[in-house]
Amino acid sequence: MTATDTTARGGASADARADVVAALRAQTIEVPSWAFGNSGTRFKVFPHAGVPRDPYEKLADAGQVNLYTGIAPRVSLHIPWDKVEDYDDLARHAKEQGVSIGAINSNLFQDDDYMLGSLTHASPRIRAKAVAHHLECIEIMRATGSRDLKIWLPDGTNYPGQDSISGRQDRLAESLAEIYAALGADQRLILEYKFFEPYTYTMDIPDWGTSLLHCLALGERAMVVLDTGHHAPNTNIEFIVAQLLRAGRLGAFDFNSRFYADDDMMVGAADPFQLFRIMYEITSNGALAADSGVSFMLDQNHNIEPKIQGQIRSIMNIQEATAKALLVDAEALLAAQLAGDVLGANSLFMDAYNTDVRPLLADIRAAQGLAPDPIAAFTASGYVAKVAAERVGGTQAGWGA
Ligand code: AOS
Ligand code: ZN
Ligand code: ZN
Repeated sequence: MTATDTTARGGASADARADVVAALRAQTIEVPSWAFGNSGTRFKVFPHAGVPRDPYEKLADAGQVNLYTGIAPRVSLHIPWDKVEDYDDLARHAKEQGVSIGAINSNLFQDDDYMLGSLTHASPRIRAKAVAHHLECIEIMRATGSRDLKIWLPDGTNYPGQDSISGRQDRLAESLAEIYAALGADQRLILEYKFFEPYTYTMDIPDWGTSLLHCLALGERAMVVLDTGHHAPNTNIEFIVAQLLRAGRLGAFDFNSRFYADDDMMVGAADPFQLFRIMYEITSNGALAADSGVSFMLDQNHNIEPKIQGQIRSIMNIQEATAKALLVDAEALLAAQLAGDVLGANSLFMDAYNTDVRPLLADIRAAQGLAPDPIAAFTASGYVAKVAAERVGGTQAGWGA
């Protein structure tokens, strides 16, 4: 089968195929600045040659991901890892690299003051310090044109009785309200949840329900971030996606793969079928378009694989899952569902999943003037060898640096 022979929806009309192509061409994915620095595990960080030494070089690498995929026009920053003197200048530099600044991630997990909590801490002084950090992030959002303030709250407790669960929720609600009040009318607060780590007994935002309750209390520009690595094994993540979409509160994804813990592996590496099921909830609920308000972001660390290619691979895997989700024959599926045709409905679903969409995506890239195989084209460009020669000296940026 050639690329152009790939039929959308198993023989459906040319119009249906055009819709699939248009939806795929409109899709965008945001990449994290920290994916380009050295990162690893608590045991070992393997250094890679040519890794960026500062935020400017991270943006240059992100520009390469966009250049070869055509769908990665935004880069999330992390403060303080991406702190610079002049944020207007950083935003200008991003533009020169063909990208813009996406979400600003705050950091509440690397300060000695936060051992017993940050936005939830019993001490008003420490809570005020954590809130002030977010006000600084909001200033950076203004200077860089960023829309989203992303908060992952690492707060929690290690022992029963250590602190009041509900007291901490009250303090968190107050701190978040102060941050939310400082946002501009076109800015959002996006709130991530995680059921474990770094604390072992309670996490203060362990699940989507807790995040959603805080968002509902804050206002309509507070939305939930779903990191695919932040759930207990066997959690039905697509169900959560459907619920958050129903509530109009799915603000963003942090996409990655997990085998065991919060592994932050390449997207779709562990369970491409789960990724397809997630993307089906997105496409079938009309949430793929940019104006749906869902930001598709990556949150990853590449320890042993090359970083730029790792990002490209993740993006391609999301594109494949999205294409398959778009190929589900909605009309036939609805008919089968209404008729109670269990096997028929499931077959339609699996037919789409089992379609080889790589030729279709290669076609779409070719039509945009991109190489059909972005990883091969990037590798052949010689960029990695070039920057490895240039980026000598200094400290290479990494996760936490
Ligand atoms: C932590 O586990 C979360 O996934 C965060 O989203 C992310 O790793 C962090 O924001 C990177 O700074
Ligand atoms: Zn995350
Ligand atoms: Zn995580």
